[in-house]
Amino acid sequence: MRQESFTLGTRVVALASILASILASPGGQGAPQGAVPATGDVRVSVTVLGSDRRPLPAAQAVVWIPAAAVKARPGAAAPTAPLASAPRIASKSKRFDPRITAVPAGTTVEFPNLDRIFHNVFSLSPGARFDLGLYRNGASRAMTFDTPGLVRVYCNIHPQMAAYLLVIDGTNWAQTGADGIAVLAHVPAGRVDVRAWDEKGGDYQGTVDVAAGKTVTLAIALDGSNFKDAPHTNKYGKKYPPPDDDANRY
Ligand SMILES: [Cu+2]
Repeated sequence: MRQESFTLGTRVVALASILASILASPGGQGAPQGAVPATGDVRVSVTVLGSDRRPLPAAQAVVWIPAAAVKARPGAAAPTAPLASAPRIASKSKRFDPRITAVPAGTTVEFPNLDRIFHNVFSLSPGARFDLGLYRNGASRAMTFDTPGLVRVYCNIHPQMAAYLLVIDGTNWAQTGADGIAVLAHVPAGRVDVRAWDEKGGDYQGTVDVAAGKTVTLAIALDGSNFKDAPHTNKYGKKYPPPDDDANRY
């Protein structure tokens, strides 16, 4: 875990060079000229069962191909969304925006404060314990996330502020839209592992048979019927103090 204030991503360069090396070797070693690339697309549809037991499209769910699943396969590791700039999770209107972000391990994320009040950014998640301190409007702090896993990001002042950062072991990922659909592009052909995560539905692990040059579909049904948005602790692991006149002094 490295804390880097006011720096922008070296990650961008890293991803660009990965992309360049993929572009330089289409189809992998020994592929005949004009051959269909040995990759296909996966159209993933994620639904989550609500507390009323009815399935709804899971918006902002994250789907990805674990790096180990496609290691050493031709065309592997093509990033579906090369990062043009460091991802940002802003403090805005006493909320984190966006609420859910996914990044490959090693990515630097910016945490700008766009509000006219002070905010804090911290996490007690294993593998990503950090505290960026209290900072004012217009200021930003950055953090590099090296350990794959779910990072729960909070503000020590405002208990309603919560963001989820999914640090992925892999470079091929996508996030679903409001319709619960996401497309993983350039996935190596054959049977590959797929993982997914949704705030209410939790973790998913499965496989998909990818056909070269084609789009296959994968339906993921998650059960979020027992989901409860439980209160979290402050950065000291204690309950937030009850709201009072002082709560909005920042
Ligand atoms: Cu705050």
